[in-house]
Amino acid sequence: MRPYYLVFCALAAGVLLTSAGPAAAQDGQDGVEDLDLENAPVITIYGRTFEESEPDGHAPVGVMGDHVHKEREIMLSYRYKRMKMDGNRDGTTDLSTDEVLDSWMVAPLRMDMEMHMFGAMIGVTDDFTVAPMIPYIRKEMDHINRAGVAFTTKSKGIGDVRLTGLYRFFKREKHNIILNAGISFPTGSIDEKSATPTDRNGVNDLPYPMQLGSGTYDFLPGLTYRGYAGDYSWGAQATATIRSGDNSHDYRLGNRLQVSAWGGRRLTDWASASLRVAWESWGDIRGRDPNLNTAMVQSASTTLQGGQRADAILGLNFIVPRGPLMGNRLALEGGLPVYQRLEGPQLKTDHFFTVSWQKTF
Ligand SMILES: [Cu+2]
Repeated sequence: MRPYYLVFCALAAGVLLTSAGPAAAQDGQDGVEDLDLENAPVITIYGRTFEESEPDGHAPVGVMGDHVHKEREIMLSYRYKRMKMDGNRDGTTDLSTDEVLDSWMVAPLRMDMEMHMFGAMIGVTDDFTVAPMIPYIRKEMDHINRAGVAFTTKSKGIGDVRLTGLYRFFKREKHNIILNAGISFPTGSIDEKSATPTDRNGVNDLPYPMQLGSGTYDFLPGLTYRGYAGDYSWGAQATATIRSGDNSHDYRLGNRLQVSAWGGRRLTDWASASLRVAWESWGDIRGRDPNLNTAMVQSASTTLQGGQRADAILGLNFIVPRGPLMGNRLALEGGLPVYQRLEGPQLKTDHFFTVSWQKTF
């Protein structure tokens, strides 16, 4: 059930074990001049400045908007995020499928969410960066009804496009603070439909969690702190999603608040590992999609959407430190919930991971 996570852990353990003596490993090897990556946050190679040349120059990959770029620098990124939900829960108590079917015609069993995120970061000044992001989302939810018929609903398409401004208003040798201010545009569909046993032609809208966007303009404020000292880096971020108005289906999703803190250690000049703890809280739905039959399934209810979750997340950042592929970044992060309280019944999160490529030009 968790093959990806096991692979990820094995990889993490491998890197940790093979890279004892992090600082010594980079001295004078490969005939390359000592770049003293540890003590020089800004490095000039062939007349070009690379503030970007360290694996822990970026936060763990699940943290968005953690750094700014130099004026006229452009970073392109691709992130693949996957999240699995499995089983139902009410409050902090797990529910069996039969318990769910006591109250509802249909019980969701599991959900798989996949996101491809294409992003750019454009340095407007040395302290102000703008970051557009386009997601492509695929969702699948497995169900069973009281008659014992199993079925799967699916949706896929572009999600809500985001534009975020990052302003670094505090910068010391070892400390940075960034103000994040973004807007999420209602480009994701809220009209997704799929055939079900009671709707064979797929005429009705799918329940809220299967839609691809919020349908509203959402504001994305945030504050991000990062610190460095030698082989160690750390940081904390708080971000929110604040919805405005009602969408064209007469509802508005709940607001979200996310808080995250992490610590990282550089293992070599091309790899760093991190451990992050994240806490998230999200609210119920205001209004109601008149298309949805709330007696059918929990996910169509507006009052069974909120919850809180805490996750433990392990991460690895890699960068190619020299050669023709210099500056290419690869990063991964995988996490498990350590606590979740859901206004249920609701599907509970089982695990998630993110893999990403990034390159600054
Ligand atoms: Cu960047």
